[in-house]
Amino acid sequence: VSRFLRNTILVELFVPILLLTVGIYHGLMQVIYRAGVIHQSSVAKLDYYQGLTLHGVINAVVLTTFFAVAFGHATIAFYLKKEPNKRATALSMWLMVIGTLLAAAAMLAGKASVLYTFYPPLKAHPAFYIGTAMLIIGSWVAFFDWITIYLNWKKENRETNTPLAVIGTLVNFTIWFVCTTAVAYEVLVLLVPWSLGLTPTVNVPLARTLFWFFGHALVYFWLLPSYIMFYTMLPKLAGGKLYSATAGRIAFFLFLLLSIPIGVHHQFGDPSIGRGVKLSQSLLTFGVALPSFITAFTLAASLEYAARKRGAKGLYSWIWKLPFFRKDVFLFGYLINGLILFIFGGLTGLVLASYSLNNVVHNTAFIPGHFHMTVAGPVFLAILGMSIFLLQQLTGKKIFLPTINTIVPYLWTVGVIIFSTGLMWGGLMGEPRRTNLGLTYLNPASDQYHPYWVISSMLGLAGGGIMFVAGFLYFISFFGTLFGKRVAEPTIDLPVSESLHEEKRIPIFDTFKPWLAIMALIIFLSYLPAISDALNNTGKKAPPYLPTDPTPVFQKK
Ligand code: HAS
Ligand code: HEM
Repeated sequence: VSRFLRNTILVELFVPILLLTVGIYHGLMQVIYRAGVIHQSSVAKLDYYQGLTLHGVINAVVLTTFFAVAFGHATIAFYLKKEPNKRATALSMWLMVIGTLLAAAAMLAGKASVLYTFYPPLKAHPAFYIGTAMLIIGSWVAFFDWITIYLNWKKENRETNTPLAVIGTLVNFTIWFVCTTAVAYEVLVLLVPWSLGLTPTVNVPLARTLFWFFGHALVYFWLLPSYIMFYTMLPKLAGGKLYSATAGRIAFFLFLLLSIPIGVHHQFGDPSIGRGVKLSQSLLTFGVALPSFITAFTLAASLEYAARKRGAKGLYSWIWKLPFFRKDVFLFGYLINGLILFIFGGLTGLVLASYSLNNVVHNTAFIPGHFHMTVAGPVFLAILGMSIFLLQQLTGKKIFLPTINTIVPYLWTVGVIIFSTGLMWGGLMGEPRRTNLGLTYLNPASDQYHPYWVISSMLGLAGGGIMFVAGFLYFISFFGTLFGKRVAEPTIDLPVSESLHEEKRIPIFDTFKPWLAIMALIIFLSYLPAISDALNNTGKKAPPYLPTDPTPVFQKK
C-alpha cells in the first residue's frame, strides 16, 4: 500500500485511541460515583453527565466510526488490490478529525451534556451537532469512493466471487448510510435550528423516533467489522478453515435487511408509538438475532475443526487446543474473548427484545449491563486487537510488551463479566441507569438512600476497576509500539481464512440489488406507521427533573 494510505489509516487509528484515554477515565469515574464512593456531582470540574456524554460519544461513536473507516480502507485495499482516491480519502479524514474536535470542544466546555443519544429535550451547543454531522459525512465520503472501486473491480472480475470481507464492508456502510440519513434530518432540520434559537420548540417524539431509526442500526455498524474479522481471520488464526463462507454471506445480507426496521424496540415505553408497531418491530428484532445464531454455529464449527486439526480429541476438551495465549497470534485472544462475551450480550439482547420483559428492566442498569457485553465486548476487543495489529504492520514496528498485549483481552473480559453481572443484578432490583447514585440512592445521608443496591454497585465498581486496568495496560502497549523502533518494512497483510468446503459462486449472494429492494420495502412498511404515530401523538409534557436528583421536581413540592 502507498505511504499516503498507510498514514491516513494510522491517523484514523491514533486520533480515537488517544481520545479513548478520556473515555476510559470517565468509565472508571462513573462506577466510582455510582457505587457511592463519592457523593459529589463533579470531579475535576467535569460533572457526571458531562463525563457520561464524553464516555458514550468517544467510546461508542468516535472510536467505532474512525475504526470502521480505517479498517474499511485496509480491507478494500488488501482484497481488491486498488488504492482509494487520494482527494476523497483526505477529505473524509479531515472532515472526521475536525468534526470530532468541534464536538469534543463543546462537550469539554460543558455545553453539550446531552448523552451519546443526544435527542431532545436535552439541548446542546450547535458545534456539537455540526461536529457530529461532519464526522458522519466524512465516513460517507470514504464509502462513496469504495463503491467506485468495487464497481470497477466487478467490471473486470464479473465471474469472481466478491471477497467476503468486501461484501461485509459494503453491507455495513450501506446500513450506515441509510440509517444516518434519518439522524442527519433530525440534526439539521430539527435540532440545529432549535439550538440556534430559530425555532422555539421541537417535536420530541419525532426526533426520538428518527434517532432510533439510526440508533439500533448503529449497533450493527459497530458489530460488523468484528464479524468480518470473525469470519475471515479467526479460523486462520486458530490454525483451521472457515466452515462455510456462504453462511457468512447469508449473515451479512440478513443484517442488511433487518438492522434498521427494529429501532422502535428502544421505544417500547414511549406512549406516542402504537402497540401494533411495537409488536411488529419486536418480532423483527427476534429476526435480527438469526444472522448472529448462524455466525455462532459457523464459528464454533470452524474452531472445532481447527482444534481437531491440531490433534484434539473429546467432545468438549478440543477447546483447550486453541491458541489462547500465543503471543504471535495475539489477535486470536482479542477475538475469542469478544465472542465469549457476546454469548451473554446476545442472550440479554433477546430478553430486552421481548415487549413484556423489556418493561421490567427498561431504563435500569440492566441496559448498560447488556451493552457492555456487546459494544464493550466483541466490538471493542476486535477494535483494540485490530488497531494494534495494523499499527504494527503499517509502521513495521515490534509490539511493545507482547505478554501484556496478550493478556489484555482476558483481563478485560473478566472485568466486563463482573461489571455487567453487578449492573444487571442491580437492574433487576430496579437500580436506574444514567443516574449518579452517589448523590442520592447510595448516599446514607440522603432520605432516598437505598441499601439494596450497595452490593450490586460494588460489583460494578470491582469489574469497572479491572476494565480500567486492562485499558491502561493496552495504552502502554499501543503507544509503546507506536513510539518504538522500526524493524521491518511497512505493509498490510491480513490473515485470510480459506473455506473448508469448495464454495461455488452463487449469484444471489454476490449482488446487492435485490437485497437493497427488499431492505427498502421492509423499512418502508415498518417505519411509515411509526413516523406517522410520532407526528400525530406528541403527547403531554414530560415532568421536569434536576440533573442532581432522580425524582421529578413537582413530586418534591
Ligand atoms: Fe442491544 C439496547 C436488543 C445486539 C448495543 N443495545 C442496546 C443499547 C446498546 C446496545 C448500546 O430489544 C442501549 C441503547 C441506549 O443507550 O438506550 N441488542 C438487542 C438484540 C440484539 C442486540 C436482540 N445490542 C446488540 C449489539 C450491540 C448492542 C450487537 C452493540 C454492538 N438492545 C436490544 C434492545 C434494547 C437494546 C431491545 C433496548 C433496551 C431498552 O429498553 O432500552 C441481537 O442482535 C443479539 C443477537 C446475538 C446473539 C449472540 C450470538 C453469539 C455469538 C457468539 C458465539 C460464540 C462462540 C465462541 C462461537 C444471538 C455470535 C465459542 C467459544 C469457544 C471458547 C469455543
Ligand atoms: C455507560 C462504565 C467502557 C460504552 C456506562 C455506565 C457505566 C460505564 C457505569 C453507565 C452509567 C449510567 O448509566 O449512569 C464503564 C467502564 C468502562 C467502560 C468502567 C471501562 C473502564 C466502555 C467502552 C464502551 C462503553 C469500551 C464502548 C466501546 C458505553 C456507553 C454508555 C456507557 C455507550 C451509555 C452512555 C449513556 O447512557 O449515555 N459505562 N464503561 N463503555 N458506556 Fe461504558
